Amino acid sequence: ALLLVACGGEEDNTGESQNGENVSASGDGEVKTIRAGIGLNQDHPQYKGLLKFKEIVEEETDGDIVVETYHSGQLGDDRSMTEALQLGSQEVTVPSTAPLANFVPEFSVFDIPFLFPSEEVADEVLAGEVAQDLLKKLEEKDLVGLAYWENGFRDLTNSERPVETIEDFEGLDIRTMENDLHLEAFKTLGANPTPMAFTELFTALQQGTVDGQENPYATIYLENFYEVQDYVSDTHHVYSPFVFLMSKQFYDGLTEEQQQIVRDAAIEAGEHQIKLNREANAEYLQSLIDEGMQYSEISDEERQKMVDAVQPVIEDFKDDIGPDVVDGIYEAVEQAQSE
Ligand code: KDG
Repeated sequence: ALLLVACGGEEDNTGESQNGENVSASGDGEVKTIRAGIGLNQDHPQYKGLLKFKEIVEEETDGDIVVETYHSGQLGDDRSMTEALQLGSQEVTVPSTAPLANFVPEFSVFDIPFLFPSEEVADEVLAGEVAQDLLKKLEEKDLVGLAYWENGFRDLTNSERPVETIEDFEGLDIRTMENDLHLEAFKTLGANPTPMAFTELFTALQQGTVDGQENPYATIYLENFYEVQDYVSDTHHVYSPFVFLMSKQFYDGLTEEQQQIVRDAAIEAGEHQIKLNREANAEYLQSLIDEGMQYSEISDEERQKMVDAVQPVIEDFKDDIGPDVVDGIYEAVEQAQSE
């Protein structure tokens, strides 16, 4: 039996027939492995998206590309996994755009507070030229941006008090993503922000190292933050896209057919992920209330005060982000809104 297995047959997935001829559907006869890691956990729509990507890629390549999926920061946080992609020691990760701005500063354009008024406008702008050009910029950093996925509108939680007005931010110790624009925006609102990797966040909330954090409802619920946070407000201060990233080293080693397969799969799995994500974000605010969190709505008037307060920060960051990119995104938002 050993001999039979060694000789191949159905178990043989090297893609080579016995005379060495290449018989694989998509490849060059070599089985390639994609290690895909994210910071969120196995219940999050982001992980369901990765599973979809795995299903499509393994099927389309007849197993010539195998996808191993890792959640909950098993392979690291957004920043360290992105660095691993650059080095070629990991193949896929799906960070928020905010930490990605440490690699390509233009991505901070999505950290402009209150930029997108709705998910529909986000869809339109992310499919447009300015946002798609940003994905191409990643190649200079040994990364390939295959698609935008969705994290979603971010909302504030904390363990101190209901937040309904700007004044309520005063002195709150809030964890932010590792992004300078977020940091400055929260300082301007009166909070005391600390940048931190997502992988350290639950413990920091539990131990009271920080009073609060901001993430979409799906994350707040599925990561059990309601166990260590009492108040939630619909600040909706930023819409976070995810970027489906692949190591350029790995991508360049794929056949053209395989490159097309992973590109299409990242987009198709993304559509699935975004659909599940929207359902989750729509559903889980009620779940948070059911779990005992106190919910505060931000009035239009108070939100406008917040919008006005952060304008100088946006002006300060415009040169760092790139004036053309900032203007281009504002134009795209306006265009999308007028349709
Ligand atoms: O898997 C994605 C997470 O690592 C991270 O991007 C989630 O929004 C996030 C955060 O707050 O860090």
